[in-house]
Amino acid sequence: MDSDDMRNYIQNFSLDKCKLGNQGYNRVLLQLFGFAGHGKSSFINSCKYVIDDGPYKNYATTASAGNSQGGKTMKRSSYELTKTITLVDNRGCAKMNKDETGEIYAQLGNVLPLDTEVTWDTGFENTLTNILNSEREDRSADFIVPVFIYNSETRMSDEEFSELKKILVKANEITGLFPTVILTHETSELLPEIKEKFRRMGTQNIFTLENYSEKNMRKTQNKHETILKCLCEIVKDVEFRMEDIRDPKEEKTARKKILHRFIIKREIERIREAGAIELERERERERARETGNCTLS
Ligand SMILES: Nc1nc2c(ncn2[C@@H]2O[C@H](COP(=O)(O)OP(=O)(O)OP(=O)(O)O)[C@@H](O)[C@H]2O)c(=O)[nH]1
Ligand SMILES: [Mg+2]
Repeated sequence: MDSDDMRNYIQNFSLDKCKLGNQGYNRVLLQLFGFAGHGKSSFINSCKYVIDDGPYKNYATTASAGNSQGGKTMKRSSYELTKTITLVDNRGCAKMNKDETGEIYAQLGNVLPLDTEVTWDTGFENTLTNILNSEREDRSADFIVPVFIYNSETRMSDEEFSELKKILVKANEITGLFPTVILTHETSELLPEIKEKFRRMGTQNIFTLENYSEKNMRKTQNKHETILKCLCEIVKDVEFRMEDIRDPKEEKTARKKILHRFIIKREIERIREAGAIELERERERERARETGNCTLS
């Protein structure tokens, strides 16, 4: 397929035209997630640029270069790419630690409202409330595709990669799809090594690309084609998965169950850790009292 064919294929893709019809889905949500400053918002602008095929526009606000750890996107903003496909710019986080993973999963599971601020000030009650509140809105009609964006100039230790793997595996559990990985800054010399690490994690769909930006909006055939190819593969995968009998309502309930289980488990861990710390403190106080008594006698 040349660029025009790919663009037409993406633009004309409709869930209604899938083999078994839309089965109750009315939208494909490309859920972008990843560390702050790795190029999520830039990827949205790049996708809009290649699909609209007009002048470059900054739809999603990007972090200024050199301040890429700033956490520019604070909201879950949605951007319509085609009538069927919507891109979601989820809030990036500085580190994917225990406190933030619950929030990442809630974003991915689509239980947090779209186009509203996301705070990492979460905790058990907040996440639970969000899940319960999401009952009010019927978002089961979204076919969720997780897309992980990673800046290939970023070095990570094996330990950090294995933590990341847990997150990608969980994203697979929540959405039913192993995340597509997009490696930005494709000129990075670390690229081959990083790509291999993602492959070893079990990632099958890996794309490397260079995002367009306000400073770098000159169209190149190669950049355009790479971004179009990446979108085409994602759409083809959705089409393929729509050949199975699916039930969006059941999927939504399953996503919620996973999230419930996750936050309850995390809360139990937190209580245990707090209990262990308190016990240790009590022991120390006991030891101090005993030493005090010995000194006195
Ligand atoms: N050279 C190069 N720069 C990029 C690429 N992708 C993003 N950038 C730059 O990296 C900076 C951060 O990009 P953003 O798109 O704002 O990153 P983000 O993931 O949306 O960041 P948060 O919203 O903070 O989570 C910006 O200055 C972009 O221009 C790329 O592929 N190559
Ligand atoms: Mg952003």
